[in-house]
Amino acid sequence: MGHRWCKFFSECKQKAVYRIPHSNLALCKDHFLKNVEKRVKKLVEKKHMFHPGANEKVLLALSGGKDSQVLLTVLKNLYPEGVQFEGLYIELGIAQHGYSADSGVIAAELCRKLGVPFHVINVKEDYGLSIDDINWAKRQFALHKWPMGKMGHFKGECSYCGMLKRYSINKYAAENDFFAVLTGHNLTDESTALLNNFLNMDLMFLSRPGPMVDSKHELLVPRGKPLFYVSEEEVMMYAYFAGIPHLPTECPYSLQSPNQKLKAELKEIESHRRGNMISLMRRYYKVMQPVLKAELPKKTREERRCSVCGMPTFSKKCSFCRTLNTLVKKHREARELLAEVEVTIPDYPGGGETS
Ligand code: Q46
Ligand code: ZN
Ligand code: ZN
Repeated sequence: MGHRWCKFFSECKQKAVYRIPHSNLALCKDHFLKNVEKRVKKLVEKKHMFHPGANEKVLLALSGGKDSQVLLTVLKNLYPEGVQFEGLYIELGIAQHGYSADSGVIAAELCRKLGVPFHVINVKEDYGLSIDDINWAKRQFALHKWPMGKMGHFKGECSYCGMLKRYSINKYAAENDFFAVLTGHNLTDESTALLNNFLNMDLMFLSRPGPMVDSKHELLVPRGKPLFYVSEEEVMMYAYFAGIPHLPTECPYSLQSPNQKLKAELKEIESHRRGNMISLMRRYYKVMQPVLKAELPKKTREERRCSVCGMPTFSKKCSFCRTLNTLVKKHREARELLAEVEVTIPDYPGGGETS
């Protein structure tokens, strides 16, 4: 930006380095960092994501990416004491470009630096499948045109990955008495998801609460998103100005996500309607979402416990166990079918006996 002075020049005598899109405030580095922290603090306390000073255990889902690295840093700056933050990293088993290996190291390193306990869940060890395994099975079925049976088709990797992460983080938090789980979802991701749900007219998703999902159920831990009103650009700038290490690359599967294109289009709108994203989200969750929620019929079915994992569900098995079971079966089936193909396909044209 040009040579403008910080809005709070009388305090800092600094040049502005960034302009906050929705408020048009031109700020120096220190005042920008404070501005983001102030907004996060306001949302955390307004939504009672946790209670500062009460020494509650709060679990942060870490991925080594900019969002969760910034979230942990901001929260430790805001609340150096009075809250027991702990980090949980989910090892998803994504080998391409060393994605999983590098992201785990980066998340662990920040926790060590900030004195935050660091935990790891390995989805392959705990649930029998990595994200790469799901991708491998999906590619084998497509390549060999094997019939999909009752499953119909594979969804995108991100859909299974999101399910695995949500389930395992909640389970870990419930089993270890955490008061809340916090994730690094930012304003840009959340606006993209809202737009996607709107385009699909997915009323169930549209009626879901915004920055905080509360729960009265002892097995469902409340989930908060303290960066809900901080844009991706602001998160990047915060990471840059505060010198926070984070994985510079995106997950290789993110490029295949249909939301990527929508996100680019939303950013394009934002580029000529600065601040539009935040006002859209604020108004939606203040005005539209409560109306929609009140209008939608409540679930009247009896709540039960999943016969496999014991989590709350409305059917015999919860949707996580059903999906996981199908994926494990499909992965096994692909290995067996491939072994058959390898045995029966001759290694040279013409085939037949070699001697
Ligand atoms: S890690 Fe998983 Fe993301 Fe990779 S597979 Fe998709 S959801 S993009 S945040
Ligand atoms: Zn300043
Ligand atoms: Zn289950």
